[in-house]
Amino acid sequence: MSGYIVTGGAGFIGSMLVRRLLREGVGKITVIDNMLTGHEENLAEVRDGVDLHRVDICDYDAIAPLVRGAGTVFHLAAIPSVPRSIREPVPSHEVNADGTFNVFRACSEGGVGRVVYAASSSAYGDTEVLPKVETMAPRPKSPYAVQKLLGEYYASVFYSCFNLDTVCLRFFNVYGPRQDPTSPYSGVISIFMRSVVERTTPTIHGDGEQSRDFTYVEDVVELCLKASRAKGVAGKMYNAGNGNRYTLNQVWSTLTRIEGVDIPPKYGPPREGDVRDSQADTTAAVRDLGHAPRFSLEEGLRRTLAWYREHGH
Ligand code: UD2
Repeated sequence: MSGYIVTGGAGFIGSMLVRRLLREGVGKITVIDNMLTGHEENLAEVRDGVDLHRVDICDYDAIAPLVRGAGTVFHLAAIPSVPRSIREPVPSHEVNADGTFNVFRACSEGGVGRVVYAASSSAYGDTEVLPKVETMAPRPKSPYAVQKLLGEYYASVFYSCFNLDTVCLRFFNVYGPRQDPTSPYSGVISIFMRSVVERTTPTIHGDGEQSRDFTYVEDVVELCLKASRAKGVAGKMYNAGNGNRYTLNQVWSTLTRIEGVDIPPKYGPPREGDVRDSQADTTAAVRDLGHAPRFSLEEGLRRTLAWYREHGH
């Protein structure tokens, strides 16, 4: 067993985190992934550095021996997607809520040093004020948002009641290489990437003026690492965003400009459970964790597009 464990380590963010950890020379990384949305291919060239366990976080007896005694557990395994949680609330609850409880319980009983939990910006829901600050009252609008928020509450209570060292990072619309565009529940930038590469028309839900703090995956991974090592942050929650916000219309027009094509999008009805605007206040993460996002949207889109072109999605 290694000192570092990544649940969801074969997913798009998890596999980037595994690569980052391996570059630190910390030894083999233990990955726990049931391969529902993860792919072994995501770990292709780093496979030798990974101890991969095809295990579901819903199976407490399977994960408990794997996490026992670990230094750091990054808990990224989840069934993401707001619309998926509305259409299929049961599996999404089982994994995101019950599975997350299992991970915290296993870490607590197994004496893990620290757990970094991938929380979600969806917990804020619609707020009157932007950017969104950690001190704002949560207003979840979907089962997914409730489940992710519950994970935060458990992280905080596992710290206060059981002395498990936890840190929560609210991820803000992470995008980048290896994000799977093939599901109807895929993140919008991966869908846009596929459309621009294949020259097809994307569908924008609503008027396209909803905005997101799109955050490049490498910036999030860097912050995960910082959160795993920061002092005096046990039991706390931080925004893990870039600090900017862009509308979907702006993202599509930037992407088509970079690619040099002119493809007007289609517009469909707004999506149920959708938040209108999202933008992170990064003050606390900068101050306490040393958060320093490096990638502008344009730079992140260029890098991501280069990957999709090469990998032919
Ligand atoms: C939420 C969280 C995000 C993360 C993610 C995981 C918010 C603000 N963000 O992302 O932090 O936890 O869930 O799944 O809650 N859209 C289209 N066309 C498409 C696909 C999507 O217009 O083909 C729209 C969609 O209606 C939404 C925006 O794009 O307004 C972003 O959707 P998404 O599914 O990429 O991510 P989102 O914001 O639900």
